[in-house]
Amino acid sequence: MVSNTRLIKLSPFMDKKYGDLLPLEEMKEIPFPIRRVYCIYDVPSSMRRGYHSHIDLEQVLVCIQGQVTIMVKTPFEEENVVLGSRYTGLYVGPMVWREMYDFSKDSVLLVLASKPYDVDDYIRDYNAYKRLAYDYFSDYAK
Ligand code: T46
Repeated sequence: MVSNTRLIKLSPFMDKKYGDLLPLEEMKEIPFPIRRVYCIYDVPSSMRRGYHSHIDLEQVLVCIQGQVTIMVKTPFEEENVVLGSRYTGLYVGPMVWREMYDFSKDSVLLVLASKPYDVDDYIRDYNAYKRLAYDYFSDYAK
């Protein structure tokens, strides 16, 4: 996996009679205190979102309905992760560039975040990102 990303196996309670339940608890399934939750939905399938990195934010992305592909990359690695099961979360740590695309109709992407919304935590300029991330991940590899 790309540095600062990993897949998290989620374990729903499955019940054929009553239906299923997926718990997401901080410091258990979610490896940080949860400070914010948001959902992305009703995205046209041709739309690509994201195009940014975060300086200091941790997030777990769970596609709780439908399917979406998440491109995660650093200056050194790139991967396209298909989230098509609510039994897998994608952890994305600091300084990872992300783009989300191929949203299926009716897809719902649930995101659990380690911090409140902060516009200053975003890096949206790719050249600026590359410069900062090159240093960050060069140190990271040592
Ligand atoms: C990320 C990916 C996976 C808020 O007001 N509060 C919030 O908590 C968030 C996340 C967004 N917003 C506002 C800011 C924008 O006016 O919602 C609007 C759309 O946000 P944005 O264009 O940043 O959405 P995406 O899909 O490009 O990115 C979002 C998150 O912002 C980002 O942190 O990692 O989802």
